[in-house]
Amino acid sequence: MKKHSIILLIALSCLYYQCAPNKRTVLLIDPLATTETKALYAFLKESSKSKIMFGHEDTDAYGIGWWADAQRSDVKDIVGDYPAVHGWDLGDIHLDRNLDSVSFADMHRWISDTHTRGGINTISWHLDNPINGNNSWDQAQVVDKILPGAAYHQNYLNHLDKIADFLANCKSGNTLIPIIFRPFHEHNGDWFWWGKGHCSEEDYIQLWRFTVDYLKNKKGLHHLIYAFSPDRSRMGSASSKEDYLYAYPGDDYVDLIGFDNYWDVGRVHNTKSEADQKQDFVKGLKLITRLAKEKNKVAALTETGSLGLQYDDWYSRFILDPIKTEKDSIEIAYFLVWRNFDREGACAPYLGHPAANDFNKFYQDDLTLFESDLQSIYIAPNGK
Ligand code: BMA
Repeated sequence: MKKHSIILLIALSCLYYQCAPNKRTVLLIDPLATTETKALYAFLKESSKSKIMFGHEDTDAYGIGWWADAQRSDVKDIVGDYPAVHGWDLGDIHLDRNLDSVSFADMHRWISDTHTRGGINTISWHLDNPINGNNSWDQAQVVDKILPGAAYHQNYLNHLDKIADFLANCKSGNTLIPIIFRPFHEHNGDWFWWGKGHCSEEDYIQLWRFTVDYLKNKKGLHHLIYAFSPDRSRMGSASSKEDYLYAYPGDDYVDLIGFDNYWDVGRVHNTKSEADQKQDFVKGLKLITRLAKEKNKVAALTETGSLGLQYDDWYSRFILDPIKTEKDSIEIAYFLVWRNFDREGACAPYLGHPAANDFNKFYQDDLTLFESDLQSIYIAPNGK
């Protein structure tokens, strides 16, 4: 294990559970959530007060110069440890491999291995247009046509049933593995068919609510933590609560207050000065952590990264240093960087990358948690 601070966390967690009646209880939107899922949620809530977990998309599946090697991750190649949070995507669930060619059978195995080692899994869903089969970036107006009662509702159900099957088979022995599920992300942008401009706010909310109710009530899946994640670049200001809450499905339908932010972390298209970007970055984080507190939920930076990792000190310069400037901005449970599909797009360092040195410092930092720091997070401290 990297740090001893985890022992303190477990102790704090126990205290939190014992004091729960005096505090606001940690509640998921699913009253039937499994014990492990409740324990994970309680852990996310508690650890986000003082620690930030590092996450990486497709980290076990491939990296720069390798594909599906056993027990490998570019992150592990650099620091000898896996990310705490492993991201996956279920786009093309009707095929054997997802939209990025990752085999679903392998994905199940990696999800299970991650859980066995004590790590956390999160799943997004780049769903094809269920009517014409084009990919997620299709610009057609679809949402109102796939809602209950609409002409193509069954097309949507065909996809959702496959998702439900996949999720129901995320198992370790007989135990369902808790999953942070993040459907219909970046919906305030106009690039996906479920995005702004291609459906109304009400239709998006209906699609979200229907999806949650279906998985929970009809499919009986009780191991999901539902994450909402608009995109920062389409919020007028980083601190606008109103912009953030565009098409928010409601407190009874969301567990995790997230957002994707590639915008305030050195993106070339952002013409603001570095100092102003950093200020915006902190403002955005404060917005989601405060909202999460207000709503008694958990906050996370569900996607970020610098494509191609252009700055050798990106992790300290654009993430750690700004985050540490204010107490409120620290209180996200995790941040997840996007996938290492090629050198131009890789968001995590890999062998030979000049950012490896800085990433090692980031790994050693007291604020960060990697997989080996997570112990017994799926066991409720009071044994219930
Ligand atoms: C996007 C891009 C796409 C990819 C999709 C799902 O952000 O990286 O190339 O297919 O995510 O991983």
